[in-house]
Amino acid sequence: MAASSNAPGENLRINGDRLWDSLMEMAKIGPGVAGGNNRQTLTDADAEGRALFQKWCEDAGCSMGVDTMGNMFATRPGEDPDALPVYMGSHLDTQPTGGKYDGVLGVLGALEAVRSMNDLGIKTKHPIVIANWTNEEGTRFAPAMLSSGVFAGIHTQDWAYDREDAEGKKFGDELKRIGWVGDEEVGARKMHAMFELHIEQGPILEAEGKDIGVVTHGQGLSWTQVTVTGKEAHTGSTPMPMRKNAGLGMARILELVNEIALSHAPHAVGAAGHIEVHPNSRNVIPGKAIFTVDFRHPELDVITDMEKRLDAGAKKIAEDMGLEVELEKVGGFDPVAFDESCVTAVRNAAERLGYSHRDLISGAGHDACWINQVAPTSMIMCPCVDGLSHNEAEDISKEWATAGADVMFHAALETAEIVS
Ligand code: HGY
Ligand code: MN
Ligand code: MN
Repeated sequence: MAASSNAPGENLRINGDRLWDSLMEMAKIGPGVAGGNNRQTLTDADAEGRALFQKWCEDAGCSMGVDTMGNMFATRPGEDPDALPVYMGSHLDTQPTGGKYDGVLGVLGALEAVRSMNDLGIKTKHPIVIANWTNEEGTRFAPAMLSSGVFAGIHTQDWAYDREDAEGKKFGDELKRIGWVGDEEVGARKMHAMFELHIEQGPILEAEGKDIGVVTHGQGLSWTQVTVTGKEAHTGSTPMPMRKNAGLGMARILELVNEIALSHAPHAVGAAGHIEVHPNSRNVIPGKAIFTVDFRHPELDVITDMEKRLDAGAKKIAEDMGLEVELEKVGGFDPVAFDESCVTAVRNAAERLGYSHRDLISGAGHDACWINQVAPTSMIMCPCVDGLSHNEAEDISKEWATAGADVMFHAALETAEIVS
């Protein structure tokens, strides 16, 4: 495969040991209880991680900009200040029982690419920017990819600021509380391109013995919040035929979710990770159940079919049981086709560096899925052990991390055009 005129030499590599040390250092902030992380967005731990990331970026000669959604942008100057920057980025926030690498590898892999440019004395035409997108996970404040979504014009900032966590705290208030409301207008920045390095969070690369996933597409996502209302009553003295059991209604709807996803095998997936039962007392029949159904598939019409069948089936179940049900779409995005020139830069880089690779559809959502709507974007993926993620046992090897960062380093250098 012919390299482009300004392709970096295959001898140019990042420093994998330094990247690994930074990953382990960041993992000390917001530790979980089983070796992973609980560094949820806009918590004090998130603020501490942001401060460390800013220090590292400034130590690497970058200047930090922050927008009104708390998105962080560390800029390494280019030789042509008028040239649009090449971005590399991901997210530092984690799930409550998250791993050390989901998102973090992409942000610190980008920092390592800049550190390596400095070591090698590389100058690029286009500036380089490292991005940390606020609240990618959507676990504390739904939906996922909230701030890259505002940046891409999908959501308004006012709507985002009003998002509430389980304790009723608002996103905007929490962003102010941790002191990370920036002065830049969100979305004002223009990009030449963006690359995101991320662990696969699935089993394919490890099973096939591939070092690199060249991500060509991202599957679409649909989040529907379902509220089932019945009647609280005594679990001991209420005869079965008299019960309006919202918990049982939820269970039947979750069984339906599983059937709908399996009916579109092998690619469709469906589950509910967020589940609340009220009053959640051992001897009270649940009067209310609130849960979020997560459907995903590479094709939009299949997602639409799954949403329609959930709506009709949930209403039928509620009617048969004398319950009430409400369904509200609370998040989602259509399947994504990443920019072909960015995908080719990633594939050429893997080839040039001698890493085994295969094209891949991302199973998870990423900030790149929204940024792809406003700039040429693509992703690089590395394997993870047993394909496990969103679990504190999430694990990767230093070799996998190094390969992924090397490929992003090369793709970014080729796109930013090496001057010397
Ligand atoms: O939900 C997702 O796919 C991402 O991990 N936030
Ligand atoms: Mn992620
Ligand atoms: Mn995640």
